[in-house]
Amino acid sequence: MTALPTHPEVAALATGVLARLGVPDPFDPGGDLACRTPVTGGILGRVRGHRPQDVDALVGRADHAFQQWRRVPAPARGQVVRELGQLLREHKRDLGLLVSIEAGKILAEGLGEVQEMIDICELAVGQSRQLFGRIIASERPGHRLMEQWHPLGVVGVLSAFNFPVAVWSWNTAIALVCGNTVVWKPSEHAVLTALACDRLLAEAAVRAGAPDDLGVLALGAAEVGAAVVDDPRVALVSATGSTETGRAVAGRVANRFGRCLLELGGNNAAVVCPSADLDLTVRSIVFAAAGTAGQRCTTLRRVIAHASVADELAERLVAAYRSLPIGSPLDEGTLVGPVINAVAHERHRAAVEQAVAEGGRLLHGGDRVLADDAADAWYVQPTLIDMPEQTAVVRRETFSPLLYLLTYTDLADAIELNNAVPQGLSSAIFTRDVREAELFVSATGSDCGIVNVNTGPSGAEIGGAFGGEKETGGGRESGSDAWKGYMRRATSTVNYSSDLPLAQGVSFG
Ligand code: UN1
Repeated sequence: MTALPTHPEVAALATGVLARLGVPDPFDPGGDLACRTPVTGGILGRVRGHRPQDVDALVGRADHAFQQWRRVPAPARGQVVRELGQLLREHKRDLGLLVSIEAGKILAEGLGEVQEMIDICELAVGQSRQLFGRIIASERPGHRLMEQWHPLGVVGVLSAFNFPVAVWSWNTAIALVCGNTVVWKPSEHAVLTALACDRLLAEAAVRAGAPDDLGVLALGAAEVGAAVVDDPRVALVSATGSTETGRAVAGRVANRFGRCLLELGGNNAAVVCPSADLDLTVRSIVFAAAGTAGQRCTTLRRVIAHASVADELAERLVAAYRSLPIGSPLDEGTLVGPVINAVAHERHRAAVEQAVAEGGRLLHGGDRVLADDAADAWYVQPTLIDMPEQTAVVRRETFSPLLYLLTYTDLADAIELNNAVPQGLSSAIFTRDVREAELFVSATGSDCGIVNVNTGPSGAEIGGAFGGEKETGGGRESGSDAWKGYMRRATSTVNYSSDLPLAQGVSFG
């Protein structure tokens, strides 16, 4: 492991970055939210959060803005998102650095996350001119049947620490062009990046001449999120996080007949077939499993390799894992940064222990990499465990760089293993056999929302709809027609004749 920067060094870097992002002095010594950096484990400062009873007024502001915003033509709404995209381009390096400091992801990935924001802004600007409805042939003479898509209202965005800014932008860019306003409750571990994004959006609105409060921040712990979830003016709650959080959110929102868009846990697998290009497969697996220190919802957690290639694949993975540079995410050479905190490390440790107790053979890793001077910084060795079967621990999502290796002999069994977990986010197959590839992506193949061929399960582009099935929650964000989730559909029958024919040929009086 390379030497970590000192905490004052990281703090000084953060101060400069925050100032350039328009948040020169966010700290308040009496604040209840500690802004910690997982790079050193030290506290950068404290920020005052909201109380649950503040949420009523916050939603009120967003709702007030909505009343004006929904009257603005969609292509004009797109101008705010265009300005936001432009500001993100100008501040890409600073915001990427802040993501690295606050979430601990390596700088290349911090910058990648901001690029993902720029990409979704571009998509959303185009979308602002394409909120197409349909005209449907009416069965009645002199009638037209049509659909229009209208704004929903206030969208509540609950986001996680691991993609602290990209997930907000997927939701916000699309929600805004659709005519909604947004109340954002970011992760408690990612308050600074949230403050920076909030500034950038406010600046974009000024530049575009749009109303205030298109985006409103609700900072705080879970109770603040719960108050957003329970507010009847919040028409859609888009929540990213654990399956447990999602279950609670879904129940509460359903109870008031609100709408939910859930993006929850994943337990993503890659099937490696006998004909797989192993060079490409190994590179792909290492990025997908060890990248982001295993803290993407799309992280690869299970490899299901054909028995004829399993040994060679395991050997090559061990060799690759041995050479992975672990260390400060701010150092250019680092590929694996810290996990978010002590709790994440403890879950990793406990999962390794359980896997071994369930018959697993530890091939690499498992330990914490200690940094002498940074007791609360949690760096773990990416871990490989050979499992005799898909036991309980393998079916569970552990949010850390922990990869289980399983073997198969029949592709049908591999597909069954892929599907035999509660989560259904992402999956991949590595093969040169077109029949195997087509079977995997077919209706009887992988049951996930993302099904890839010869590329890993993580790192999706924003052009596709992103999300998954089963305990992943069923929501879809980002591209394709995911925008429809942020609007309400009105179906209109327009009678332009002077007769009144009834549908289904009903005659009435
Ligand atoms: C997440 O981990 O919550 O596909 C999102 C990917 C990224 C997004 C991950 N584009 O890995």
